[in-house]
Amino acid sequence: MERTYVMVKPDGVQRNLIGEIIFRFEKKGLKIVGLKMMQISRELAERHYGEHRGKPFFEPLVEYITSGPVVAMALEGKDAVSTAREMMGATNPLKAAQGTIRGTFGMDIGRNVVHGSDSTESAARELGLFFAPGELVEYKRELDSWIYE
Ligand code: DAT
Ligand code: MG
Repeated sequence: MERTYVMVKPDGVQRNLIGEIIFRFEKKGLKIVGLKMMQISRELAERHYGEHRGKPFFEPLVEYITSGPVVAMALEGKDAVSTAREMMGATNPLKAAQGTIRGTFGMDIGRNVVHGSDSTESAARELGLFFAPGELVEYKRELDSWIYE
């Protein structure tokens, strides 16, 4: 089973979308193995988005992601990384397929409601940035035999 890092961004929190977003991943069958609300520091924001340093949108991106609390989560499941990304939709909400989270709730690329790791490597890196090892849990769900064959 794979793990991914997903986050409700500050606009998602302000727009009362925390429950709606968690609901979708939970109902899909992804297992929540880490969950917390937090305020991202500038230092953490710059590390998390390190690959975008130097791009014109980097500074506004850091401002945005540190502008209010976020909800950080670790999700586990079959192909969790790509599954969560597909459920979120394209980076630009106006290009994101209808029915996806960004396609349903977003308008601007700079207010796209959610984050999800783009590869298993970034998932491991981001989970390490946002969660201490003891904050991620391992547990069995009785329901799993009804979700997985
Ligand atoms: P994603 O969040 O889909 O993984 P990304 O890693 O390319 O997308 O970029 C990180 C965030 O930066 C993205 O959620 C929104 C912002 N961003 C990306 N490209 C942008 C652009 N061309 N203009 C403004 N903001 C951008
Ligand atoms: Mg990305």
